[in-house]
Amino acid sequence: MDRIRSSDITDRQIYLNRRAFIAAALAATGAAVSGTRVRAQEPAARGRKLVTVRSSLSTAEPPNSWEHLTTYNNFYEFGTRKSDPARNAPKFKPRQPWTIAIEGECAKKGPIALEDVLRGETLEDRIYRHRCVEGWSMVIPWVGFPLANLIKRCEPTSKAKFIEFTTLHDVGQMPGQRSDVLEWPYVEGLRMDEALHPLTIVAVGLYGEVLPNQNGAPLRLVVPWKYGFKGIKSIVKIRFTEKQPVSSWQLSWPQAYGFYANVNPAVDHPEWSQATEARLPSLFKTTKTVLFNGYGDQVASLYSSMDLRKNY
Ligand SMILES: Nc1nc2c(c(=O)[nH]1)N[C@H]1C(S)=C(S)[C@@H](COP(=O)(O)O)O[C@H]1N2
Ligand SMILES: [Mo]
Repeated sequence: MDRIRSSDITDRQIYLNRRAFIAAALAATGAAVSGTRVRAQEPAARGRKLVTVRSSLSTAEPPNSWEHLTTYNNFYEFGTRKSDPARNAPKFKPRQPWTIAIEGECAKKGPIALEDVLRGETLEDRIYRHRCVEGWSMVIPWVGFPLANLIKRCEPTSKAKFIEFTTLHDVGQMPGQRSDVLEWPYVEGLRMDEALHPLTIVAVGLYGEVLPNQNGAPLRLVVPWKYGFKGIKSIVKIRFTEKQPVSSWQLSWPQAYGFYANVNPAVDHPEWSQATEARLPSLFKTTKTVLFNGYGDQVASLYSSMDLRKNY
């Protein structure tokens, strides 16, 4: 997502990462390459099952594998290469209890423990398409609950028109924050009606298990009709605002990364087309990108009065 990167380079990155992925698979089977054992990134450990129910809001497409979803990540706090989070995030200790600061235009301000949020929530399995602004896509079986439930607990006031999310800022644990590739902490935002939409979830799990660190433990946002960068990870603050928040990606390159970031094949990135995507692990952009990532029947009405070219 750097401005110097062309779509060709993006394709090459996917290719290189796939090689690393294959190398990891070989390493896992104990196979040796060129006489030395390949030290590629390992998938996240498994075995922390969550109690979940199946959601009716799912896609029928087959999900990407656990191995792929935990070794091919964007989480710049742990490095900018897709393989970096799998290598650097396992050391991260989501502190216990994990608290989320609730601020701004709401009645119930103050810290709230994730444990307390989860008590009384029914966790759902939600299989969603994920489209990254870089041109690749995946299908991800999240475990989560509607963000609307958490918002209602906070009792937003009538002035709350937007909601702003902030990621943990902890250079000691997040080595990527030593680089100035983005301004830290990572910030994202949604308009209140987008945040309250039933498709918008807080994810705390993957494949029925506790969310791996590289995917944004202990909680991250998932907004399936928007580009992946809206899905902010490891959230420590939620603020209700009257004015539209400015996201980290908007700040870094406003012409390329807008506030809305709705998946739209007709609105290109300044450096590449968004008309097609590579459905990983395929490397070829042969899949046609669909407006609102295919969720238009459920979300198009949110934008009926808006020019999507201006509000990209
Ligand atoms: N805090 C934080 N959240 C983040 C990012 C990041 O670098 N930092 N990357 C975003 C991008 S660009 C994408 S595509 C998704 C990737 O999520 P995944 O690794 O679980 O697939 O996380 C998003 N959330
Ligand atoms: Mo992304």
